[in-house]
Amino acid sequence: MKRIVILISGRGSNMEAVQQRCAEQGWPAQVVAVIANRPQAAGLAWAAAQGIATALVDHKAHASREAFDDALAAAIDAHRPDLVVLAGFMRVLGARFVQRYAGRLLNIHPSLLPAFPGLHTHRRALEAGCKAVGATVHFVTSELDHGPIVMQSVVPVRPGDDEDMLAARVLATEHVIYPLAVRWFVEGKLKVADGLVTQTDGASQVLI
Ligand code: NHR
Ligand code: GAR
Repeated sequence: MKRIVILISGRGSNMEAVQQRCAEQGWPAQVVAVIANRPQAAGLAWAAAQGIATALVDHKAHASREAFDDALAAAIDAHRPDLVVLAGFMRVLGARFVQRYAGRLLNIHPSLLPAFPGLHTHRRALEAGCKAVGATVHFVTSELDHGPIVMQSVVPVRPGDDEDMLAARVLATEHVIYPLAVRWFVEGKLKVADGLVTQTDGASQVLI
């Protein structure tokens, strides 16, 4: 059984989607802990109600980014993970942290990378006049939102869309592609070579 630790900062709907698909579909994996960096993260209560171990590593309680990263790594390592999943996790992680989990750290980012790394992606896509947007599951590297791409989803931008409408349309697809990407990882079906990710069964890595 592969051991999954999920990191959240807020609502945790992607965490719920991963945990639910894992349980329903009988993956060779288990979500062993959910860890948040914000005390108000609503997803912590949901995880605890499922009987999943939870922890809080508050970034405000640490003097530097490195001290926070080290405390977070200690909390993660207590659960001996095979995979660490960032699900709406909102703190940039340092090179040493990323190196420690190299090849077993996934993120979902709400844009079609390499467009719009960083924050406020939907607003920026609207301002740029994009006609399609989406989400990207990628391996995390020390360069923010630039790691090898596992899967993407694409949705249309419709006339009259605002930031919230776009975010909701993209989020619905995140709940499909993130569980699928995590499933592939725990089943050993992802191969990374030269920064490119292939699915070894030849399954489609895009949801349109
Ligand atoms: N860390 C590394 N090294 N590489 C990545 O690709 C990462 C990462 C940490 C988080 C998620 C990410 C996203 O999908 C992620 C990817 C937070 C920020 C940010 O600027 C940017 C990107 C992402 C998450 N955070 C502010 C900071 O100062 C704080 C913002 C807040 O607390 O609301 O860390 O987009
Ligand atoms: C998701 O849309 C996720 O892609 C995005 O935040 C939302 C979290 O929702 N992530 C980022 O913006 C990372 N910077 P959730 O907490 O309900 O999963």
